[in-house]
Amino acid sequence: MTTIAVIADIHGNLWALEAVLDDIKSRGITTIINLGDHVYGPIAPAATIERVMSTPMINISGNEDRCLLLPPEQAGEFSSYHLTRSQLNPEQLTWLESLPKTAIVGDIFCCHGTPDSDSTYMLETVTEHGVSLTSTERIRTYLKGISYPVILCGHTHIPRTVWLPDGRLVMNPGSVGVPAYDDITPYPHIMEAGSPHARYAILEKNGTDWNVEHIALKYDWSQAAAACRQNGRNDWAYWVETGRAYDD
Ligand SMILES: [Mn+2]
Repeated sequence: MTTIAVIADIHGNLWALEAVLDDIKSRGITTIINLGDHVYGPIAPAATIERVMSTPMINISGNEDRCLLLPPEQAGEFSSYHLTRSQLNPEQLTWLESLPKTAIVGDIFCCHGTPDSDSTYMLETVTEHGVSLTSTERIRTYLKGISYPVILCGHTHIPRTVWLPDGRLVMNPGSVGVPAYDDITPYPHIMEAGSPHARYAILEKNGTDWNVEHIALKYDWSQAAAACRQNGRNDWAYWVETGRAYDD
């Protein structure tokens, strides 16, 4: 039996990451796959990247790792670019730059968004009417040529396991550190896990069967929210301590 912990979208939330790593350790799991967007945001980028770099994991990069490598004049759409980048040293930036965009671990294919794009949502589709589960046909198009039985993705912060009729499983573990957010492209939309818990998932291969366990962990989210407020980001603070995008 193979057991693997899958984490994604830590976004600098050191407190959530510590809770997740403790939980993984307490279960005796030693293989961790980390799907990117490690530190971007106003929480605790410097301490988080130290923790990520010193933890044995298979890491890939996300769109908001890549954005930290842009020159400032090209980073206008990323509101936490300056705050995050100013806390990283050259060695840490070089490490981010060295990360692959995809990885293959045994018979598992790993990407941040889709196999071809770290900034495309795979399992959620955004239209002018809102967010919904992506159609089977469209997921199959994203995964054309990827014949691995398990495909992992992150990026949308929504935990989901999706089964394709040919038997492939596509799984997003949700976000370790940021359970809700809003965005304006391709249409204004929000993503909401619905609770502030740190999310990750456990993948277990038993013979030829794969099981998925989605985990939601309590941790001290008030500390992460306080860090957001200290950095002037009440929006991030609300996301982190409620798992909702707006106060409704
Ligand atoms: Mn992302």
